[in-house]
Amino acid sequence: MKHELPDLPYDYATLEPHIDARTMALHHGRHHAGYVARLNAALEPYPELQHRSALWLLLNPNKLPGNIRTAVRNNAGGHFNHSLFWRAMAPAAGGEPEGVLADAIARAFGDLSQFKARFTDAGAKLFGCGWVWLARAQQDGELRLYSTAGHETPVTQGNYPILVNDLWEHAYYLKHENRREDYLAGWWEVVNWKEAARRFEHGDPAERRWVTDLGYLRAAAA
Ligand code: MN3
Repeated sequence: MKHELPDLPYDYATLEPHIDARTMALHHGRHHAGYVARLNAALEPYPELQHRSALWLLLNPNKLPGNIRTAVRNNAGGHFNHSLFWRAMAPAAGGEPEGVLADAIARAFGDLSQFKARFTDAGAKLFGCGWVWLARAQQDGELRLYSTAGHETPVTQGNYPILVNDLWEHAYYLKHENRREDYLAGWWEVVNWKEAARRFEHGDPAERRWVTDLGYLRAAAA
């Protein structure tokens, strides 16, 4: 079974004006599709690995042949992270989180505006290509900010992603050029808090099989 590019849960133009349709089309249809194609190419000689999810591949590098380890880390990471990223946004979204996620943000950061300021600042300061994350820390189940380079993901350190933004230039350069902070500021208008709350409260069923085994969702499962 080959890895497949997931459909976007909305049309390319529906995040306008914050993220333009052309950027979305290239980002999803070429960048993400490219990671999927290169992941499949790396796994092509290894049928025993082809049914493994991107998350499993990221969590089990020692079970991969050494000659494909780097390609799998980069491209399974690109595939996994982008699959989360598309769902972290939605048309006519934004606003504020509710329920236990809102409570956890207040516990960890003081209030929503302080959280947004710190997330934005982490994104602005990230050097080069990478991602900024709100994730549930393995050690205590509380929310923390993480930045990762390339297509690294906090999941490999046991921290479960709740919300993520893509800071590669391909995510914003056509519209915002070098003004990453403009992209970061507008991004809050398309943040899908419902999806973040779902991940925080329940975990994603498709990931749960792996993350519960590893104890990542201990607090969420309680
Ligand atoms: Mn990207």
